[in-house]
Amino acid sequence: MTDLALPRSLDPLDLSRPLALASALSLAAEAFPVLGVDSVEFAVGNAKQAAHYYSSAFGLRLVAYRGPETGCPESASYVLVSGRIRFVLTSVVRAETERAEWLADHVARHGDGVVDVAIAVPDAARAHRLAVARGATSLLEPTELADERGSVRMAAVATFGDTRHSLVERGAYPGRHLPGFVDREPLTAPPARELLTAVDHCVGNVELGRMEHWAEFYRRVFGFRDMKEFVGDDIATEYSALMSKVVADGALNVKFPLNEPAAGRRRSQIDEYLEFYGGPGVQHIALATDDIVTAVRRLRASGVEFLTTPGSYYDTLGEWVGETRVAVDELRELGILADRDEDGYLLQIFTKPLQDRPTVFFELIERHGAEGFGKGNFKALFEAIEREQARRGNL
Ligand code: TYF
Ligand code: FE
Repeated sequence: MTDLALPRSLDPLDLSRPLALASALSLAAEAFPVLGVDSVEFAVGNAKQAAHYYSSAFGLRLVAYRGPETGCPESASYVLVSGRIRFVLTSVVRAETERAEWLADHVARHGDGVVDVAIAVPDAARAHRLAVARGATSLLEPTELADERGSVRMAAVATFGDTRHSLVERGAYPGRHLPGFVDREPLTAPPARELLTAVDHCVGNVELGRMEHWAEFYRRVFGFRDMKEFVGDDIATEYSALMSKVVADGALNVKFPLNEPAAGRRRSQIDEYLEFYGGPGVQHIALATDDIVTAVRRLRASGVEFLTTPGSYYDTLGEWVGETRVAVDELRELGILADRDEDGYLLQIFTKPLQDRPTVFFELIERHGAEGFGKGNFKALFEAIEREQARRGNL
């Protein structure tokens, strides 16, 4: 299997490396079009069971599989979808190749976690050439994967921690994921209506003092820009214990907030993540929905745990958030947060961590115009996260 090459321990972006001025200018000017998040791959201890969890609890639908039965002796991967969301859950079956050893080691060091936030691009070879010329570390040279249905071109570069960005040029490939995967029937009855529609954003936690480095990585390598929402020193010292900055492509097809710990009143939730994950990695994935109320009710009924919000939050919510599709009483009942900016409003809610380690969690987000990330909720949200941290004895 060649689609998961080995990461090197090199820093993916050496910002001190000088580029000749002329080539730097022409390189920097070249557009780097991205179409969206193609898929998110998780390395997990038991992909068979995880596939069941994401089916039964999150309403995702198993559509494809690759494993020993299909000619991949070393690992099993399950592809689950909902709307435009595509999750790939991978476990090692036999740690007999370098790739399988790397995957097994990833699970041993990080627990279940995200190994790949794959980005859909119109031209994988060009994207890879540009990214590497602008300082990214290549993890997979441009490769064409083919089966009887067609082909997909892909390449990959390293990002923070042991995380990678595959660059996937799917073209007109009709299969559910990549060549080599076979179609599979759902594991549980799929929901009548798909409530989760897309990956809205993927958040990275990086070490103290590294947020700006990684923001610059995305600006320089992918041509991303800063979105206006950020958490700076002021908010960090007041209550959040983290700093945060959001980078995105110009069309807002992919949005990557980046967090680093900050010395607040308490031990940062980012420090807790870094300790338990064993380094930088994906902290949360926000899934877009057009019916957050039904989604939360269904997920709760299936046993997914969400952060809770004190009643006092809702006592004043109506005064500043204005009209929303959902009545404040229903938001209160379900613990859904609301925020408004100049473009509209959003509704959002956060799960508790989904594994024994306090690491990866999910957000559900229903946007009505607003392009932010819920800045008005940061205080209530970070206090809720801190209550959980204290419960775990990590504050
Ligand atoms: O993605 C965001 O920026 C929001 C806010 O630990 C947020 O979802 C930021 C940090 C965090 C949890 C949520
Ligand atoms: Fe978020």
